Amino acid sequence: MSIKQSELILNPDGSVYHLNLKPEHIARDIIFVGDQNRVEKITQFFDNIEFSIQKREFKTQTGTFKGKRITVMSTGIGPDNIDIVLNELDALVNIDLKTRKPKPTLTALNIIRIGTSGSLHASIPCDSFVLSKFGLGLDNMLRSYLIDEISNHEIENAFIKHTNWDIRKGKPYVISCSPLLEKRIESDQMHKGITATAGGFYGPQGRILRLEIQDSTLNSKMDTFAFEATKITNLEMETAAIYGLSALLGHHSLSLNAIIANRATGTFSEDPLLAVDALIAYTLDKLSTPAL
Ligand code: R1P
Repeated sequence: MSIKQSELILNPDGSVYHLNLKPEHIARDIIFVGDQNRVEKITQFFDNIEFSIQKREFKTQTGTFKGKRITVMSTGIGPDNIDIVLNELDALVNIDLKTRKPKPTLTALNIIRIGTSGSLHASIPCDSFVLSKFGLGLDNMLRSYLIDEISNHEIENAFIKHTNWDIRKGKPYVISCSPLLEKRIESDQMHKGITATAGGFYGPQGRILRLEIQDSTLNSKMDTFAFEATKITNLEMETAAIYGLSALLGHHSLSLNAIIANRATGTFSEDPLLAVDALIAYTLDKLSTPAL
């Protein structure tokens, strides 16, 4: 059965609906950033750029870095955008866009997020880096899929109990990073732990401006949570969704974040752009050594 036009929407030129990309436009190794202006901060170091396009917040550039073909793409903000980006990227490699049928042999992409995030611990200061061993989804997007076999029920249940989580907000889910990519990118420069992914920036991350929130103590409870010594290091808006859809679709993913805010001490980086630049340099350096 071929996938209907209303389900897999293609533009008149044959590219996928939101990303505006055709299969030949993307590399197997892909870097995600949230901010479209961060794409060129990475590709400025490339040997060449062979392709560049932008539709809405989704800006994509593909080129080579030290001989390695890499695509850099902005996802915009939030798990809802990740649903679009992962499904359309997967369609580019694993669905024959002419017959609209899944390919018999599947291709696995390597996806690395270079993001910004807020730390939950005074000991993980502004301008440091976090590698997410797990994504803890507080956002519900992934619950539209069948995730029981890929999610970590032990950590989920421990978190629900520890925080006295109100299940009316949906059930948190926990997904692991790709051990393959972790091994490749890790170093003792990285803090490691669980990254909580929220479906919003203010209330969903415990920020109170003028509205009361359902649980104003959630961040401090997250701060004291640990599962077998693994703590919740930071809070942002994409990692768990990337890990979940990658695991379901058969791709490898890893999320790295530059810490630009410390929610425990109430401080903000004096130069967040510099912190992101340092994480970009770190990641490109790791990627330029063979084996990915
Ligand atoms: C919020 O300001 C945005 O910044 C963080 C959050 O995850 C969210 O997307 O990441 P990026 O800087 O990668 O977008």
